[in-house]
Amino acid sequence: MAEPINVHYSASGKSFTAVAINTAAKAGEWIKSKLGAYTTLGTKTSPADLVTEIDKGSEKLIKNLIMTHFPEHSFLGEEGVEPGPLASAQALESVRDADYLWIVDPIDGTTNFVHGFPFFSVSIALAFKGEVIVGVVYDPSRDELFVAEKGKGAYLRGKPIHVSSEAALAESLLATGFPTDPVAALPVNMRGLTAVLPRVRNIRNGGSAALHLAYIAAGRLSGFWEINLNAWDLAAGSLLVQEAGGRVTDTTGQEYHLGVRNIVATSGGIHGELIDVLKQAEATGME
Ligand code: 2AM
Ligand code: CA
Repeated sequence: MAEPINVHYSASGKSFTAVAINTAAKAGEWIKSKLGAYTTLGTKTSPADLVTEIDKGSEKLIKNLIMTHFPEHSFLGEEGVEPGPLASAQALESVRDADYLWIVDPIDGTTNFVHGFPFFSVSIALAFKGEVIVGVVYDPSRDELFVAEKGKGAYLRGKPIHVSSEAALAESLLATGFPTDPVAALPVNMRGLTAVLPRVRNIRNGGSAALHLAYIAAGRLSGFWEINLNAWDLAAGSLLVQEAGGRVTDTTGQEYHLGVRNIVATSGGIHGELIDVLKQAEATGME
């Protein structure tokens, strides 16, 4: 894929990707050291939508590190935004056209983190004029750090990673999530689940959208879809999937951009078939 014009991957000799990697690793080690040790459990939009002081501390650590290196860059983090889809969309709009925008989920998979289920991640992306150019997802439980740079491939432990080669849903292992909004989003995803499950090998709900996307990039999952996610859940992982040879769109087939909330990401060969099933089930979104 061609690099966008005038993109720089460093400033004053400091590599954006190196900062993203170091920051994700530091934040990941810190949250892992706090597993089971949170003291304040709050809820956001619903009783299932959780936040702890560790989410907030991780975001503070990440923001401080990034802003120390690149004070002129913009920053969008989950914990700096009021809960709910409207506030999220507005927060994204306010910074979307920034030259350099860091998009951060300090813990993706907070419910897992709270319960000690070791499937959560730190997600850090950098966008240039609205296009993601660096994506890092770090899983501290397995010490796996997934890295992608636009036009330069996706990597795990320094080795290139590639999506899997399934050509049909019938041979595929997919992932989805169960949205925390039980009224609007959950019924839509349940219609999708009912329609997709009989067509595939099986479906997993690991509980971290960013890690699901990293697993597609690594060839461990064939695809993932979910309704009503936020930019910080998806930005880094979407670049990982694309750079590993996969495809990322919304649930209607429009190419991925930062405003996409209803996501379909796959290894490629099953993309159209998955979208067709979701469309037939009227499971593409909340409208
Ligand atoms: P989180 O842990 O950062 O909140 C699981 O299906 C996915 O949904 C996770 O990536 C989780 O991210 C995300 N998620 C949880 N609550 C959400 C909400 N209220 N709106 C959108 N995404 C949410
Ligand atoms: Ca989060």
